[in-house]
Amino acid sequence: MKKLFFISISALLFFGIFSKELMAQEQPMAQRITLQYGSHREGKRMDAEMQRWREYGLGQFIHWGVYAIPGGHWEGKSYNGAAEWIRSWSEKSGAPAGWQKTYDNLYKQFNPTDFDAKAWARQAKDMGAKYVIFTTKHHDGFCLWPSKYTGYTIKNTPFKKDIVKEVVDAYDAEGIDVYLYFSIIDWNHPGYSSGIPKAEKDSLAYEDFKQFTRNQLIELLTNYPSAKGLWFDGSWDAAWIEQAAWTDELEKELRAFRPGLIIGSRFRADEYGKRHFDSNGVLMGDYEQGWERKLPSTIEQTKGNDWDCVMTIPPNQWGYNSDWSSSYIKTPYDLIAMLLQANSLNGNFVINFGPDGKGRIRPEEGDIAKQIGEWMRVNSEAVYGVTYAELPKPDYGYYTKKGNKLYLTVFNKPVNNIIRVAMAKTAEQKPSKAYFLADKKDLKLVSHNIGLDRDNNLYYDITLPDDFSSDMPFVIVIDLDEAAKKDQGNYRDALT
Ligand code: H76
Repeated sequence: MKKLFFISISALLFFGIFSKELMAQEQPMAQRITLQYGSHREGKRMDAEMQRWREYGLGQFIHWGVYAIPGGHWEGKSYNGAAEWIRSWSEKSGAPAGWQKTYDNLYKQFNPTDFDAKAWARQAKDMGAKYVIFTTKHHDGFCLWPSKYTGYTIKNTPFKKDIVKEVVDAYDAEGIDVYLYFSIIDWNHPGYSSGIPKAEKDSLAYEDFKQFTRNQLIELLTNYPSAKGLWFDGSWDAAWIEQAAWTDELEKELRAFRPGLIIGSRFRADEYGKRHFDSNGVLMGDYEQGWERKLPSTIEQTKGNDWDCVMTIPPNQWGYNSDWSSSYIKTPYDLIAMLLQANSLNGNFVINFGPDGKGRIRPEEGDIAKQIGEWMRVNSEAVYGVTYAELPKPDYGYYTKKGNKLYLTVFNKPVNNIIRVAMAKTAEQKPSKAYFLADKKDLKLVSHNIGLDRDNNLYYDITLPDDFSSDMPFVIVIDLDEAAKKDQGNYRDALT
């Protein structure tokens, strides 16, 4: 009996998970259910604003708020979580006595005298970032702009000045597009609730919270009209998910208020509680926002959608953590590899920075930004405005493509110095020329039919100079040419 029970439970679990997976697949039109609050669009957004988004390639995320003051530690104790979540540290798990009260009063000492938005923006520009996502309000509810709907804002700190404005102005001046991060979770608002409110007074309070959220969003779009989009977070609470009708209206209102506004898939749920993809498997919002600290490895996993990947430099710390000593810190090489993986599959890659309580970007992050920038100055052509190359991923690294140029960013240099590019015999365009992106020097390119009859490929051998070596990835540009289309290789197929 016990055993049977066990089997049926695991069968339930298995099929539960299985059907959930199935739901994520886009349903054929005929099998779709009618949704009132599902996706608003079929297929990609093709307007100029979205095209601009698609071409960014590389972005910067900044997590900043009062959590930067404790930086993951307080009174010699260490919070065992992401530093920006430190307010939720419980005494049960080692928080100092009265921790939440302490945290809720930290804003009174928030005085980032070293904050220099222009220096941040210059650093982002030097790194090669085309857009920035900035935390206007994280889960703690602290607003980095002087919101008129709450007192828990920058205005009531010793610093007083509107930080969001300084950031927007500085990044605008550098030509870096600004996106406003906004957390739906708000631990400071009395009406906020994670679970579905049950008592009438809680429901009423939640109505207040909804209005407050709407007001703040309109306020942000009003105060910072140059912001290109909103990057939502903390939208997974049962209470918020239940608000499908209302959040659907709100999304429409925000889009009408600011035509061209870009919003990802992490804002709202449909009437069945489906997030990111509605119950018919159709993407909700303008791009998939589900790749947080993870990357797809195949184009199928992206379902052909636009998407961004947001990535921390330590394993999982977004806000400032004063102690990185026991964490693996991603190297510029690691981050460039992830950048190219994202770009090769039509994604933008966004690297997070967590400035400290004084407003300084830590030297380790500064060095990483600098080194990525040095690499980008030579190689960014392989990153900006590129798309998936519609070729299998090569062992050497990643392909990206723009117009008639195929970029091969090499991470694995072959021991014989010959990079062998496979291309279908039937391909419309064939390689006609290969050269280093860094110095434009031509590389020997020879095509072969190597006699692998069944794979229907031609092979293009690109020879690297004998004396060439590099400790960073390098880019080979392969010009594709229609005229070379008839190329069948130097050696003819045997007649069969
Ligand atoms: C969970 C969670 C949040 N999402 C990331 C983008 C960080 O803001 C993290 O705190």
